[in-house]
Amino acid sequence: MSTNEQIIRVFGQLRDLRLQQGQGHRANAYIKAITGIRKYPKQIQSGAEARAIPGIGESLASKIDEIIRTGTVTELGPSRPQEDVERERVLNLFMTISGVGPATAAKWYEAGYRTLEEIPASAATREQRISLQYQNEFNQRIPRAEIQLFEQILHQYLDPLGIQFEIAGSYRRGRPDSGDIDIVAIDKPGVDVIGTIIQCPVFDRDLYLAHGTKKYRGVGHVGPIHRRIDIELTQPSEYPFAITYLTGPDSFNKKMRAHAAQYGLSLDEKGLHGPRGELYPATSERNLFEILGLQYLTPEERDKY
Ligand code: 8DG
Ligand code: MG
Repeated sequence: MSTNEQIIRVFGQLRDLRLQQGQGHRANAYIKAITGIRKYPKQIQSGAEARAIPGIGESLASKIDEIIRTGTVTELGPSRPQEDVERERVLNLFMTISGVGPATAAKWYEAGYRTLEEIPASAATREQRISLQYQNEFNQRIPRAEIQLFEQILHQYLDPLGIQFEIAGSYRRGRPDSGDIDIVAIDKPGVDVIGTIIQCPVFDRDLYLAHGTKKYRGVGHVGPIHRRIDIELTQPSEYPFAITYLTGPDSFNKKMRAHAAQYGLSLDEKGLHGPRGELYPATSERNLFEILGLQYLTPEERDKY
């Protein structure tokens, strides 16, 4: 870690301490100093030198001398358990961003970032950048009526083209609102199905998070709020498995998989496989329940599991 990174790290800890102590203006002084140090083009050699940086006065300059000398400031004392608690809180916050796992979250924490606003676009992937930019909108639940509107427009565009799809997830389970829109579409020979679906005017095509041949993670809107939309492309033979899996909920899927496992079968979103890899086809979702010897449950009823 360079000197500047070390100073930013300790100043970040001091900022957090001030915030915990309810001293907002003193926390702001550290935020300002951190911003100044990030822009400073050289490695800081002394507190005196750092005074040229906006936001660094006598008191912060003497802290910089102490950090250069000892690596920390006495005020922070030896590593405290509160720091671990704080670290965990920040890592969890970062991991609410799509495409951020423990490794990226830890990297951002070590770089001194503590809030989502502080993360520069240059430190993020395309997916992370878009989720950061729209996190306030993506965090808002989508009312059922709005998804119905999405569905209606998609049908208008796709039915004449013979492209079949269904909106799965919590919407299919009849929930009054949903976190995102989960579309399951059926592949059609000679057609770029995902490419065609995203031509529908409900999509913000520039804001996709990931665009593959079988999966699209994107964004769209029919009102003022941007919404997350996922598209999963399935083969006709896989469709009963995919729609069951993507209808969920997760807890129900786990039960169903555990049930299949009792017969030595493994169930996933693509099919039902025997111990030697043989495939057990299903003609419909209902048929899949039958094969497993389960009473059919409507999507709404699956929420109880
Ligand atoms: P929501 O969007 O309203 O929050 O709920 P949801 O529609 O039930 O959940 P989702 O996160 O959009 O995922 C859709 C379905 O995918 C979910 O109901 C069940 C299935 N699924 C699993 N495991 C997982 C998983 O680990 N992550 C995600 N995203 N989906 C999963 O069975
Ligand atoms: Mg969903």
